[in-house]
Amino acid sequence: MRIDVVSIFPDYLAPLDLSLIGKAREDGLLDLAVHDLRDFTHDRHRTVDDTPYGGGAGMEMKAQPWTEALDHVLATRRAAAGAAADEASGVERPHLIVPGPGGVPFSQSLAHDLAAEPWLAFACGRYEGIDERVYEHALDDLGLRVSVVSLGDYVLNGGEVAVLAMVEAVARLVPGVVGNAESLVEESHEDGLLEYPIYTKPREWEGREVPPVLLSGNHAAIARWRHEQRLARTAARRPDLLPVSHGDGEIELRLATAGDVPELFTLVRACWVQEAVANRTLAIPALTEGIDTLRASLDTTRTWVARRGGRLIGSVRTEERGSELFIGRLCVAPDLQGRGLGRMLLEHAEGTAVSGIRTLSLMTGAGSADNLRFYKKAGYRPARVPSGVPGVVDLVKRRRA
Ligand code: 6GU
Repeated sequence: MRIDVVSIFPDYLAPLDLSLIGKAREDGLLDLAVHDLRDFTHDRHRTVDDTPYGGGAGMEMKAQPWTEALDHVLATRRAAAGAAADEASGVERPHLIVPGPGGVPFSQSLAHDLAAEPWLAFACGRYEGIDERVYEHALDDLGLRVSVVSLGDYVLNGGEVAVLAMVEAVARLVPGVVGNAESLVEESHEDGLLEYPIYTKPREWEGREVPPVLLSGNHAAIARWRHEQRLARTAARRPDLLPVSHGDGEIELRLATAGDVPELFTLVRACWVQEAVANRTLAIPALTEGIDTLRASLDTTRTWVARRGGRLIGSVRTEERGSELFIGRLCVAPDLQGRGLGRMLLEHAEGTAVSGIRTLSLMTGAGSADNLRFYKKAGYRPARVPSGVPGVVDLVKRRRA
């Protein structure tokens, strides 16, 4: 992955030479360049700021140095890799990230998306921000995707600290940067719950004992304890992340009837727009089929709908094919994703498998990174004999007899 950072304080980014990120750079996994914005000024004072049109407090960053800096970043890349090589690999332009408190929230899920990109450029603003025409230049003249991204609801003096945080969060997801890929899975924010408490040697320290269950060797009991701890911790620190509860009567899950079809049709469309974007195609049955097809499918599949407070919030369907249970159309309302509802629906669908079923199978888009992670965590692996549908990954999970 290539990363360019433009800042008036290049020294601020020196920590990117250290630790895992520094190692990744040495290993050639990360090609990171820091540029000094003042190198693109032409006056004796190397001026990058000026007063705001329309009045107001503070100074703003001038368009000219930024425009030249961005042009330079694109030009050096072309020179370094060779334009032909770039075009061949489809890597012509970076995704431009502008850190700022007015941006979309940075999250683990955004970090995963960014980690999949070949080239990122970060523009560190200072003062009150950057002249709007820089964004227009990047978008219109350079053809860059531009995202303003915020670390959280507070104000820093500039984007540098945010870039350190974002580059670290993104780079560690680039394959090879973190040695043990397993350690990336069991983490806070990877599946919607905070991490459980951890202990290492010695067993007793200053009169405090490690919880006995961790010494029991009973892996099922340890997993149960850890899960309870995660729930308790999430409830205490981040109640906003808690799974929507299931089984306490709040969510109603039942087989769909014809009366559910209009809403289900709308939910499916809303959910599969994400898939269309992630896979860069509109040719997805869930997105293109008509409402009559969906209605007819209630006779050939078992389709469940989840409702909360009357609202349709998720669905899943199953179809038996010999010793295989095919699970499909798993979806959760876009505003409620990431809270364990999808897992609940998947487990419900799996739980309906009768004793003759040996294989649970499902498919998802090859570009659906979030889905692929979700299913992997749920124990699904690529099928040995894929169906061969283009752009689709077939996944299976064996059932114990
Ligand atoms: Cl990304 N930048 C700045 N300047 N302030 C912030 C931020 C970013 N995120 C939260 N506050």
